[in-house]
Amino acid sequence: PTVEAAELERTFIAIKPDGVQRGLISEIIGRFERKGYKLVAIKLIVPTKEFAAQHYDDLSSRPFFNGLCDFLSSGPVVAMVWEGQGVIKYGRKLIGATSPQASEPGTIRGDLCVQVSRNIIHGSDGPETAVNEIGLWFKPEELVSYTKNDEKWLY
Ligand code: RTP
Repeated sequence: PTVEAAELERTFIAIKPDGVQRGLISEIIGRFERKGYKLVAIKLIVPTKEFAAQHYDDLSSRPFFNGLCDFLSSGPVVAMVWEGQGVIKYGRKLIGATSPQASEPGTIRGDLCVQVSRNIIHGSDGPETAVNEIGLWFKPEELVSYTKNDEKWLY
């Protein structure tokens, strides 16, 4: 009965070009999958620099903004939407702190990368950002609603 509530929460997760190039796609997807979250959208795309700037528009005044946009548009990105109870906040927990040096072992960044500008993954930082980022990266029809067999064992 709580599955309906769980379905309400969705977050945008992206494996950045460094994560793709380093062969970490399955490792990262596997962590979200094993936790019990449901993949509802996925695609591999090379964003333009303009699109990267739109994605990071809240950081446009930061000194690293230009380099960040160059980097995000430098190669394929795995764009995804994950769904589940608490997925926005707990997804950030799975990811770890922005700087891999501050990320705990056991987190994606803590286990798999070293430097803040090459921190392999992005995750929406709140409900409003999640809605905006999902809308920026995906058309509504690209989101797939389905029942996953393990849901009755999770919720
Ligand atoms: P994200 O959205 O990617 O999960 O990262 P975040 O919220 O934890 O961090 P935010 O401050 O929004 O920064 C976004 C991304 O910018 C890059 N960054 N580079 N060179 C630098 O000092 C620096 N600081 C941040 C990181 O890739 C970070 O994920």
